[in-house]
Amino acid sequence: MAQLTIQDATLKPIADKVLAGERLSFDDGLALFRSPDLLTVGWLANYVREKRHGGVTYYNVNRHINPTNVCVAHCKLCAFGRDPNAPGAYTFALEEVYQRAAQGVREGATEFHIVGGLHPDLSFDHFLEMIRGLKQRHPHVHLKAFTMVEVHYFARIAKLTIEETLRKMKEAGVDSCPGGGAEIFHPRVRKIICDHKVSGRMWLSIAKKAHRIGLRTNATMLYGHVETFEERVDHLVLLREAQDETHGFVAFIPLAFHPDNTALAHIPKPSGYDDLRCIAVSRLMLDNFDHIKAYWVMLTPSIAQIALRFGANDMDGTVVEEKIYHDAGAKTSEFTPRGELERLIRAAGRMPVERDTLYNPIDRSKLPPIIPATPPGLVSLGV
Ligand code: V47
Repeated sequence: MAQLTIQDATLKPIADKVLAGERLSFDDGLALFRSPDLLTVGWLANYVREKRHGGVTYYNVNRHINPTNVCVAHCKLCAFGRDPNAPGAYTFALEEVYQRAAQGVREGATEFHIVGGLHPDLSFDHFLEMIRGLKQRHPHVHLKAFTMVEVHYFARIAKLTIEETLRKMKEAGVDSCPGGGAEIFHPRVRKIICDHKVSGRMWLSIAKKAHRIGLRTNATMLYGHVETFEERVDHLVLLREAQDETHGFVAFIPLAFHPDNTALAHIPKPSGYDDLRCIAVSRLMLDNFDHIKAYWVMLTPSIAQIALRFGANDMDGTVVEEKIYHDAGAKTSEFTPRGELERLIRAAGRMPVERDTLYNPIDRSKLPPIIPATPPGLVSLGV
């Protein structure tokens, strides 16, 4: 193993713990965030990443579908949600959802990632019908649908318990849930960035309930706005404790705040330095999470590629149509083809492995050939 030269002496006892495979404490997490010695923090995260996954880096072929951006929550952090009659508000008819899904399948998608706004007039039954319709049309595609925030809202409007809501989702065909809406669990932060959203405690409780009925979920952390390092570490430790209880989280995705067009537009975007630090500290603190994702849409493909040497072992998917980050000023593409994801991974000295949502490797030779995606707004040239 290569020698580690630690520049920041406060990291020495933490490095000893990491190399001995010991769990890091809250104070260790804080010291990792505070340290200017990003290379040591990254080296340690990469050590853990390679111990778990060697050089393997996962990606998937997926298709994001956001059925509506109409939302009653009005979170300050968000540029996606709209009032029903506001400019740019949309709600897809079920047929439009199915068209996007069918296009996704032609493009080789093995997963639909489905999240949307909290619509004041659409019933829970409407969304269950959408899921049933998708499952019936594409039984082999994994439906990763609805965040804990949506589950909470569905339970409220349908007057069901959280367990009943989750069971109905599962019966209709939901296979797992995405990790959005976690933001930062600490109530001080939630009061500022997403006052009307479920509390952090409730988000965790719903995720654990999902796990207990056999629905795996992802987890996220939105960083780079008003939160302190202590509040980031608190978030990570709460997730780690929940994972100790249920082992139901699949992957963790740190999400960089994008301020444009939000009510927090005065806050500067997190730097590349902070992006890499968040990936690395997450890898080190979340010792019971198998996978740390570098979501290229929000990090940019270049930073996501470097993150593969700072603790991340997954680049997320092809995506194709992305609204949440692009409404908030993301300059990245909405689509990265499978071949380009593989090229980026190889260029970082890693080995690309296409996976399904639950990280089983996919053998493309057993699937129908991919018809290349037409990114939104572009007309296919048929070549
Ligand atoms: O829940 C909203 C965040 C999330 C902004 O589970 C913002 O595999 C930054 O959860 N700036 C949606 N972030 C994205 C998400 C996700 C993405 C990729 C993979 C998975 C997965 C999940 O984006 C929201 C919220 O936390 N968000 N607005 C913003 N202005």
